[in-house]
Amino acid sequence: MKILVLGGDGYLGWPTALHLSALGHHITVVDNLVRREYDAEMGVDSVVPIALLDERVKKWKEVSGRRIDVRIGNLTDAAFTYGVVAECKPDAIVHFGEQRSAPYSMIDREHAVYTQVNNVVGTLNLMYAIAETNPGIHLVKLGTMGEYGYPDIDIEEGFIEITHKASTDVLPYPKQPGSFYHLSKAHDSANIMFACRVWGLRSTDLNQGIVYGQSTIETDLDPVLATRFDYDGVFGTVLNRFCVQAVMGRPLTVYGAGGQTRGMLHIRDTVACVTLALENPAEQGEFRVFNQFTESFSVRDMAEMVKKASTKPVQIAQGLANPRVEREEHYFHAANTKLLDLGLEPHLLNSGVIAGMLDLVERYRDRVDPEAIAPTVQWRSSASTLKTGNTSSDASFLEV
Ligand code: NAD
Ligand code: USQ
Repeated sequence: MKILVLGGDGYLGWPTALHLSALGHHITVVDNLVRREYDAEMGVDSVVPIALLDERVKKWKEVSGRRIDVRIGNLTDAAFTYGVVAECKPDAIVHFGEQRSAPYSMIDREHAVYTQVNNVVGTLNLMYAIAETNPGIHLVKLGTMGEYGYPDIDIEEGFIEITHKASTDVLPYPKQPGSFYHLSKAHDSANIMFACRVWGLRSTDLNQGIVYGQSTIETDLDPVLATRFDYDGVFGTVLNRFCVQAVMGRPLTVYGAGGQTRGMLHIRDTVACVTLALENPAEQGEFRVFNQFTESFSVRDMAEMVKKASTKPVQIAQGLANPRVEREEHYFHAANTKLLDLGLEPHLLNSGVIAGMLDLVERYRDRVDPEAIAPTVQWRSSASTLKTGNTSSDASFLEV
């Protein structure tokens, strides 16, 4: 297949582009490199050094003999998005190209507006480009488990049968997102579902849980092919952060009571799930939702697992005030059978996997800035006191 990987310079997009290329698909990576600008804005960097996109693609050609094409541009620029779809004539598009940090979206008005404009407008441009160029293109869109929130009933895969006053219907599962970022994903889902119903587009919405790890078969082939690994209070996700904190001898930052329970998956399973969705496309006019996670753990459980896997003594912070507004003890039972039915063979979390992540961080520990570990963004205040590395006027992508 000819596949566009939007956001293909990012944490998950790059390993996915490599894997799909290794399988023999013709890949074009599309990215505006803004993730590297957020690093400069926040004054942080990936623990694992990452090569420039040009260097990555050149190395992949050397290592595999396969070519990955690159188009640099912003999906919110309609002319660019239409141009890339028309020129590349893809069979499928995998859309990772959004601002993906919940804390980043909660810094202040500017960052909330930026996140929602970037994500919702980029996806709208893409939907229009597909509809007007070739409605047969299969759109595989990265959504998030956090769209559902944490209700006291089971979470289904996208839709739920409801009986109300003696009538029954299958309706979109109610959404209770926990940040302006998570809300942007719910808005995207509603827009794409509408386009499938009204224009007959075909799309798979992958409601993904929190990804951990950094190693895939292809990224391990050469250090230049490595993907990023974030640990800072804004972009670092929980398990990756705990591994860095353990290596640096810092208490693991469990926020609040620590009973927040989340769907989790290894980065190798992200790559596998996207591949399965592409190989088994949605029907024309179909909007389907897969819950993309393999296991669920509470934040407290994950801290205990890191403590157990570490060869050094590890302390777990007690009673740390939660910078977010979220349920800290709650019911969580979410369906995730659709990808398993397509043949997903999960990589499960265990001490060996965590030990591998701890070893990785140990190798690059000199790159960790201990000042970047503490959480800096507060959900309760509408203007965070976060001091960023750049002034916002330098960050031209924020001018919204
Ligand atoms: P990332 O920030 O590392 O990658 C996103 C990429 O998209 C970056 O390279 C960025 O430069 C690019 N991008 C952003 N806006 C763009 C625009 N307007 N035009 C062109 N390119 C743009 O994020 P990630 O962790 O790789 O996540 C990828 C996707 O998966 C996101 O949509 C995210 O919401 C979703 N997701 C991630 C996780 C996770 O744990 N990392 C979990 C669930 C869902
Ligand atoms: N948490 C801690 N300590 C920390 C960091 C986080 O206790 O040091 C807690 C948070 O309060 C939250 C949970 O861990 O309850 C998850 O936080 P996170 O930062 O790992 O994940 P989140 O903000 O939800 O976002 C991440 C990705 C996002 C993706 C989402 C999947 O950044 O792109 O959409 O995971 S999900 O959570 O399933 O919606």
